[in-house]
Amino acid sequence: MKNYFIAKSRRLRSTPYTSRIEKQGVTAYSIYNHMLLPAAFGSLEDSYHHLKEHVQIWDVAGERQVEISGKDSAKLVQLMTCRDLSKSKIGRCYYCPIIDDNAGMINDPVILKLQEDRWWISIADSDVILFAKGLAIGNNLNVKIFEPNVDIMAVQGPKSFKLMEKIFGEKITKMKFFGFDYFNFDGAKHLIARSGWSKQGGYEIYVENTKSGLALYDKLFEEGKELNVKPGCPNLIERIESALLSYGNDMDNDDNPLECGLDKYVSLDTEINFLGKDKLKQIKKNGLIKKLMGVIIEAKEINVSKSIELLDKDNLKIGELRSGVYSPHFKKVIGIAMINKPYYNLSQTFKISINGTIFEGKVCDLPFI
Ligand code: THG
Repeated sequence: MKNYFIAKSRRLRSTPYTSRIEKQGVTAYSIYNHMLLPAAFGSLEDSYHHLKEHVQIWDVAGERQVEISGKDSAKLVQLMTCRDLSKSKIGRCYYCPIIDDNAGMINDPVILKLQEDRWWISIADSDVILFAKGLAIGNNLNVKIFEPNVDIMAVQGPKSFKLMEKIFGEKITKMKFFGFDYFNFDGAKHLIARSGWSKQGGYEIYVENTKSGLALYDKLFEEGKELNVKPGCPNLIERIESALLSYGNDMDNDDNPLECGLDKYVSLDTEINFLGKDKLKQIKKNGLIKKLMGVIIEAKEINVSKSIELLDKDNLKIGELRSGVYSPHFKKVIGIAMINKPYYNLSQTFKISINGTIFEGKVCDLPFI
C-alpha cells in the first residue's frame, strides 16, 4: 500500500508536544478534531506489546475540550446526553453518548464536572462546539461555550502508576477510576484524571500551563527511564481487543447509542430532559435493526480505510466491518462490525473480501478480552 505525506498547515493544528514527538520518532499522524494525532511510532505490534508491559506517554491533545459554563450549563450538558447526570459529582469523569433529536450519535466524549456550573466535554472527532452553540442559541440558554487551551497528555500502561507516584507522590495512586484531582508541578496546577484510551491503566493530564506541561513531559521521560518509558499513541490493536469505540470509525451519526451497545449510558426511566429521548424510547420498543458486534476473521492482515461488506453464504449482506486489525493475541484478524438484524447473534458466520481474497469469519461479543 502506498502511503502519503500529510501536508501540514495551520488548519491541521500542531500540539505543544509536536516538536518533541517528532524528535522522538513519530512515524504516522492521523487528524483528530482538526489537530495532529500521532498514529504510530514504528511497529504497531511492538508498541502494543510495550503498552501492555511498560508505560507510554501519549500526545492526545486532539481530545479537545468544549468548556460550558454559566447558569444554564448543567441544563445544556444534560440536554446533549442520554446519560443521567442529575447525580453527577464535581471531580468525576463520565463517559457520555451525545445524540441528536433522531438519537443519532454526535460524539462519545468524557464529560468532566469541574464545578456545579462549569463542565469540560472531552470530545472525540466531531465538532461538538457547533452543536452546543446551536442548542444554546435555539433554547436561549445562559451559557458561555468555548474551546479552552487544554492539551492532554496521557500516561498509559501498567507501570504508569509507579511513574506518576515518583513525581506526584502516593496520593495519585489512590485516585479512583474516572476520578480527577489537581496536582502541582513546577509552579503550576494540573488537572489529572485516572482515565485514558487504553485498558492498560493510567492517567490523563489536562495541561493548561504549557510551559509547566512541557517540563512535566520531559520529567516523565527522565523519571521513566528505569521503567522503560516510551512515546506512544492510542494503539489500534489494544483498543480493538479492549473494544474502546472510535467515533467516525465504529459509529457515526447514522447509529444510535443502543445499536452501539452503549445501553449502560442510556437513561430512559428518569425525569431528565435530553434531545432524542422520545426517539430512543421508540427505538427500544421496536427493537434494534442493527448492532455493533465483534468479529474474528481467519486472516493474518487487514487495513480498514472504509467499510467492508460482510456476506453470508448466499452473498447476502449481513453487515459491514468498520475497524479491524491483526491481533497477536488471537493470531487472527479481529474487528468491530455493524451487523444487521437478524444476523447479529453470536457465531453467525460470514465471508469477507480482503484485497481480492475471500476469508471466513464469525460474529462474537465485545469486548474480545
Ligand atoms: N479521554 C479523554 N477524552 C477523550 C477520550 C479519552 N475523548 C475522545 C475519546 N477518548 C472518547 N471516547 C472514549 C471511549 C471510551 C472511553 C473513554 C473515551 C472509556 N471507556 C471505559 C470503558 O469503556 O470501559 C470506561 C467508561 C465508563 O465506565 O465510564 O474510557 O480517552 N479525556
